[in-house]
Amino acid sequence: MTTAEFPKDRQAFYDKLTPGSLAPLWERLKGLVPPEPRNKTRPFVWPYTEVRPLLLEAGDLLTAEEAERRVLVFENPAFEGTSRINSTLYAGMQLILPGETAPAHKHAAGALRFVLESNGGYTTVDGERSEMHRGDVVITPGGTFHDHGHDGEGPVIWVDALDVPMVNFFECGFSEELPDAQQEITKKNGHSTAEFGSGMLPLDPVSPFGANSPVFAYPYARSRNALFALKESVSPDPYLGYALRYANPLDGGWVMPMIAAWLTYLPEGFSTAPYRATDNQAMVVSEGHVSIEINGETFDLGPNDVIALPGWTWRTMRASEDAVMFFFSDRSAQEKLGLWKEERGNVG
Ligand code: 1HN
Repeated sequence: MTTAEFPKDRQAFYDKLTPGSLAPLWERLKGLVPPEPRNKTRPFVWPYTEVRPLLLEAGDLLTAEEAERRVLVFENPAFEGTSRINSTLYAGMQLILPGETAPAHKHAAGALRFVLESNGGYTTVDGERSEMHRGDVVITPGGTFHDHGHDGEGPVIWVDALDVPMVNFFECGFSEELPDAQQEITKKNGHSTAEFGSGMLPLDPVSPFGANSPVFAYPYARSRNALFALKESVSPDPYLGYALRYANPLDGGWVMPMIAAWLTYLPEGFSTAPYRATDNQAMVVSEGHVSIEINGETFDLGPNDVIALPGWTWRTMRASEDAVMFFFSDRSAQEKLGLWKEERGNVG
């Protein structure tokens, strides 16, 4: 508010407050507690046909070692210069070329990756290596050492999602680099899945990753099978289609404390009814084509395209052919804080 908007005597009073770092709440209250969320995220699409060539060009410009992480950040036009895909999450697209290493480091922020192309890519998390294949979800819990490499052929490309903006809002960011580019492998491949991911659990299970799932790789083949098996036995949710989340086997909760992730399947011709929720989401198309209508604006997406989705904004989705979509959001954090809310419109 500009000075001119206040009556003269009030302004004179406010001027006396400022030097002592005081402010009149009655001038601020409506802005602090809006009647409903006014989400600033702009719905925005990054088509893979545009991003991939630029990412490969970055591959000619510098090595993964030089870059530390060679990533093009999905920067929402509403948040220029702040490395955010939406109000609360960071996301980007990362490239590793054959023989390269993205060196080992750790940070308080947690990361989740959705693999788009990989023939020989891998991530190592706290001494366990996991091969990456198209559609796999691999988590890097906050505080764990992680490095990436590539023993195979062709580019390895994935989407990174991190809770960096939330960690930095709380001003809790720590980070550390390992002197060696790659950490020592101390566990057998598949260890975390063997111990925690079979449907059986140790008698007194404790996640080595604290509030994160003890399983850090969710192979696409399994997730996709689960989704399509669901189709054989139940009808789709009118608002969500067929949707299954990546679960922490210890408590059934989300995989990470601040990032939620799920996989959605919409059969060809299926349209979802109007839905909105407070979580800040983004989505990567894994298979097929889908149109998303957000507040009257339509966005068409195909394989590997990425979209930023504003919270608390009505939307519908329609699959013009069988579509599988990977979603991630801050719902995991919002639920823990007692903030998450959804609303379902009329089924048309
Ligand atoms: C990070 O550690 C990775 O490990 C990717 O691949 C993106 C963005 C911000 C901060 C840390 C990675 C990142 C990041």
